[in-house]
Amino acid sequence: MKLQAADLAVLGGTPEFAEPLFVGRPNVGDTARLFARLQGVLDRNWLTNGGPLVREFERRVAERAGVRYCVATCNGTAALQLLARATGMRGDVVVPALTFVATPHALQWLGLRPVFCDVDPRTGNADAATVAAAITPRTTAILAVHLWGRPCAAEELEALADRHGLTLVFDAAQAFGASYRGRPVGGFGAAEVFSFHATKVVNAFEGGCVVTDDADLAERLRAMCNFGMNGSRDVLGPGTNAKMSEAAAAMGLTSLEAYDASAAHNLANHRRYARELAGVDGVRLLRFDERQRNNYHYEVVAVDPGAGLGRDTLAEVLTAENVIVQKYFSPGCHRLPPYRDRAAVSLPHADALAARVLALPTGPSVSLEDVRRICDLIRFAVAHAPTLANRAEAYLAG
Ligand code: T4K
Repeated sequence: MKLQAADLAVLGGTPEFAEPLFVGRPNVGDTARLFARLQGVLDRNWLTNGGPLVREFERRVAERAGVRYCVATCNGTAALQLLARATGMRGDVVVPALTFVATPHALQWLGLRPVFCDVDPRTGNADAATVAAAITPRTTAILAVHLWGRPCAAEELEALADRHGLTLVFDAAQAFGASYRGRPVGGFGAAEVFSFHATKVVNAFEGGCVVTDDADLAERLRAMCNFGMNGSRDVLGPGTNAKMSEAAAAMGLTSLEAYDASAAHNLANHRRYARELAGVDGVRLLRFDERQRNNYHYEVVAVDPGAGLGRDTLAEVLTAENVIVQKYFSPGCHRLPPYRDRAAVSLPHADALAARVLALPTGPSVSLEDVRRICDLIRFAVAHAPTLANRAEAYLAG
């Protein structure tokens, strides 16, 4: 227990946690089932190219997302790129500035031009107003994002895209299992993309997919991700290799079976974070809409000026205590190479949030007691903000 500022690990004290706590610890599920599935892969001697586990994974993901088609891929970035090509995106595509850099990179890599829009300061998500402000005659599409797993205003964006005749797709990399106004994430726009990276609520080691209700789009995507070939091995057009392997699907299925338990655990942690941080000045927990389904996988706080210490100082304090936080996503993508030339555009809310947000550990490997101790540390750091600020100034002065 910390009694005085000098007890903080950043000031030379003993770290609160002997072992590090992480954001995004893999949710593996039942390892016995995973090994049995992997043994089956080896017994069948069928390792990739549309094997039975990939097909089963696709069926189960489509079911969860409430859509007819799922095309599994080797990762979420490849899924975004396939989708951009398969929907015929050209020229400028509007993208929120506050997202993981994979979102704009997926477009830029294809020679498209991401045009960044601002976000709602309360949610971090772009909405119809901020997207509309970025639309020009050169815009052909919108790639919206459900940031930190909280669904963006998908129906309003659908109406906006319709009005302007634009393609609308969603980067739902972080939003597997969520719903918006009672509709599962997965069924909005022309299609949505999930990531099944190791750090996601459902993981396939590395993996991703596109989900859609559009049969033609699904067929094009399936061919594109297999060298442009259809099921009869006819080459229909240009393609790449973005297939998911059977080993990845074995993990994906096992992790998917653990999803409900993971989400329930995360919800309990979220409520504990909310309770513990309620009275902490300047540390604002971003809430989920609990009337909807959520995975509660990204626990995000904004460190506002009232805290008396900056986000970076708090991150330093927590990391020294073995609470390995992440500055998701800082700075905004418009300030990263190769997009800096676009930073002249004023995106005040994205800039303000990017400077303040911090993702805290959660997931089944983080207990309610861990959450309480993390919040005690945050409360303690805020209470000792002047000492920590002086230390930061001394450090900066050399
Ligand atoms: N769009 C959005 C909105 C996304 O968030 C992402 C991915 C994508 C698109 C692209 O999808 P993918 O192509 O990745 O499928 C991580 C992930 O690599 C990335 O998948 C994810 N978003 C992003 C938000 O986070 P890093 O570089 O910040 O993660 P990393 O490797 O430092 O790990 C984060 C934490 O997880 C660490 O504290 C350690 C822990 N960890 C990590 C790994 C890999 C583990 O405990 N075990 C592990 O195996 O990017």
